[in-house]
Amino acid sequence: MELTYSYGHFEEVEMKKQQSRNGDVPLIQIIDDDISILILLKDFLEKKGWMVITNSTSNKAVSQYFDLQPDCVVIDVNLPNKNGFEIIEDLQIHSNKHFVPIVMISVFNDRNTRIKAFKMGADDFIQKPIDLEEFAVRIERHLLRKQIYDQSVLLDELTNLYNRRYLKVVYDRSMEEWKRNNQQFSIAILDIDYFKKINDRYGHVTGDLVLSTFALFLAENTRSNDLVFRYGGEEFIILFQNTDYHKAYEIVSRLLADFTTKCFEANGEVFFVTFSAGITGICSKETTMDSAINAADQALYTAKNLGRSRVEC
Ligand code: GH3
Ligand code: MG
Ligand code: MG
Ligand code: MG
Repeated sequence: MELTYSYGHFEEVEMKKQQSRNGDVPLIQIIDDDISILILLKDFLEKKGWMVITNSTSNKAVSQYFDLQPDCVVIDVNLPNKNGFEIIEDLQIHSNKHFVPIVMISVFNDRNTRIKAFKMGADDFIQKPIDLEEFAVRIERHLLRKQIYDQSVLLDELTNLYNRRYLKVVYDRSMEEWKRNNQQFSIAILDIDYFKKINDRYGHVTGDLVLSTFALFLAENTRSNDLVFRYGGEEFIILFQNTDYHKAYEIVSRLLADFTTKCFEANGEVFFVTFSAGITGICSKETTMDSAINAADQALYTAKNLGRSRVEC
């Protein structure tokens, strides 16, 4: 039987799902057949401001793990039906490559159990009876590592801009905003002109330097809610929140005018870098990210054909 803890479990779970999606409150899942422990840990962790979901059997635990995507999961070794190790296996079979710290807890603390836990993929092992303060501090460390991991997979290594993966998240969120508040948004694709020539003439290291300089320039010269992404090699995307394409065109034209005055130096030579850009306003609530990027890409293609160093809608 699943633990129904003081109020309707389903409602509680739905509410938590909502909250954890909207806010950045960490969600911790605890799986243990000892209900007094569940209540104890839940109460203590909730006082830290974290959200906790509990499962007293393995039945629902695995499906809830995938539905709610907790930031940390605490699993008792000894459970009826499936034990903690089998649950870890289930989580990993369906794994979506995301990193979620696993903390095993147990009354047993023999060497073999501990080794097995870590071999199975546990990140921590805590013996019962649990010291609540220590437990919370350990969980806090795991949440911090999880947070750093989550951010790092959304960032491009060379430029430190957001990567393509995060663009999808932001696009979907912007679409939701539009549906709720009628807030239009625009997308610009910026592609450095003749970048291959820069690589060929000055080498890859200089090429990389141009890319990171350009990235920094874009980040510094856009508003904080206009998000900049590295889309591919020398291609960048800016998502302009609450901005129509006329306004986006103005902004990108100013960026182009400013950037082309910057001079680079390599091999004792001075050179300038230009880019071309294509812009599209998202003008239907049905517009998918792919079709929006396609439209911006078409405009970029026109800009390239018309001689580069220009912006087209
Ligand atoms: P166009 O004006 O038509 O855009 O010409 P282009 O030379 O900029 O475009 P093309 O697509 O022919 O070449 C892009 C080059 O960018 C090829 C690729 O080797 C280089 N590139 C992609 N990623 C990186 C990177 O991370 N570092 C460096 N240095 N070069 C990269
Ligand atoms: Mg148990
Ligand atoms: Mg390109
Ligand atoms: Mg290019």
